Amino acid sequence: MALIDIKVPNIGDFKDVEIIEILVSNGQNINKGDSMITLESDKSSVEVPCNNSGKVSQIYVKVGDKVSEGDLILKIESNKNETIKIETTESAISKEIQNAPKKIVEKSLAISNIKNITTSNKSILASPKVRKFARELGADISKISGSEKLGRVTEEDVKNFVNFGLQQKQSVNNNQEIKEHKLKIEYEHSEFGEIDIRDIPRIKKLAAPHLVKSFNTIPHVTHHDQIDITEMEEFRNSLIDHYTGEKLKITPLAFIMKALVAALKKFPTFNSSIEDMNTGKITFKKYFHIGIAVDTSNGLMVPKIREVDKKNIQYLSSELRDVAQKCRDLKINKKEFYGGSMTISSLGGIGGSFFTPIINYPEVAILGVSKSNKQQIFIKDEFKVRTILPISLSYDHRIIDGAEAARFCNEIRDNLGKNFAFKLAI
Ligand code: CAO
Repeated sequence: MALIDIKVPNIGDFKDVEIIEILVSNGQNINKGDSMITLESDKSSVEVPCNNSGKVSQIYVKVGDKVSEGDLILKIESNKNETIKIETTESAISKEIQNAPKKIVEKSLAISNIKNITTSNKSILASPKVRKFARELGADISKISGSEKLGRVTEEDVKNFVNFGLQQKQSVNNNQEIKEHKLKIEYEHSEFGEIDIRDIPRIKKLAAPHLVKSFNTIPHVTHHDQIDITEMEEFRNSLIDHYTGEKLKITPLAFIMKALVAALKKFPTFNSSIEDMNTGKITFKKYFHIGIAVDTSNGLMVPKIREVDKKNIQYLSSELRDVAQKCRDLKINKKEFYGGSMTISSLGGIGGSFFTPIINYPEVAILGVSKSNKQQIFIKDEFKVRTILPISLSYDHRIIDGAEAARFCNEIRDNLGKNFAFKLAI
């Protein structure tokens, strides 16, 4: 039994060539001609075969080492001294340069999990032929599960791995194509009659990505409810200016804002913003700034009415009028659109019953208000005419559960209904 040094053979003019793969492991029996390491120049990679056969006794190199002709690679225990001369010539490397990179680049573009030629040094059972095949396809052999005994990787395994990657990529492409197809229409509107193409108003263009982000990232649920505001409306319509004796013009929205803030105090989650779902952080706001969706000829704007908890109904009503006017005149400061607790979107002055408002990100809920109407309600064995306000609460289901949302709406209902006289300083 002799210990034989196996060294880097003649590799032409190349010096300090990097080892990118160790293809054998200690104790492994190898035959002459089996590949031991893979070298990679800046243009190509080539396997270095062993010029003897026997059992690997010790490996002297590792991935990343740079070697030149004559450097010791490993020692093998051999009972025959049958050293054969194998030259990995400059022309052999040049040949690899011609083919390998092209194939690798083509396939790498197709699938993501391939072409990381610098595989780990862990022992992977595969013949040099299979390794070469995998490398030519740009597949990282360390990621392939072998189907043979002890996990040995076969040529078929490599093909399956590459095919699977290609299919995955194809399916991603198909989905993308389907999406794009949906957005396109297959005809021109003008084919069917006269049309007029105009610019989308600037504010709508600015709001669009914000709406899309909110709609696509927040799992919205909308809870609808009907609130009996008969007493509240009687009260509102009875309000008189003490100096002039005239009827006070106060929007129902001022009452709704107050009722909402009282509910936010009891249910702080609705006055929060998710910081980061990954780190699990949520910000609870201790202020009560209510966003109001304002319909303008330029598009929807959502200014904040600050510190609603500290203002009375009459003040809120007139502030709301002023702020809405500023929005319509484009005289509002951009900062007024930031830093809200929750938003109210009221279509009460226009019409409809129930809708599904989109949460004003980064808030976690929005209250939609529709037009109140008179209904016959069965109360204590008789029908009575009552004024009913439809509401629609959209909430972020990641942070608010359905039961909590229903309780929150009950709270708003009580604040506008049976408890409506709650701290309503005029
Ligand atoms: N039910 C019945 N009547 C209502 C009501 C309701 N829920 N809310 C308001 N009204 C009445 C008002 O009392 C007023 O009546 P009078 O003229 O008799 O006084 C009338 O409807 C008009 O109200 P308004 O809508 O002009 O004023 P407001 O203070 O109630 O609302 C504002 C202000 C800025 C919210 C509103 O003008 C507006 O822009 N609304 C549209 C918001 C919007 O587009 N939302 C959809 C966004 S998508 O989510």
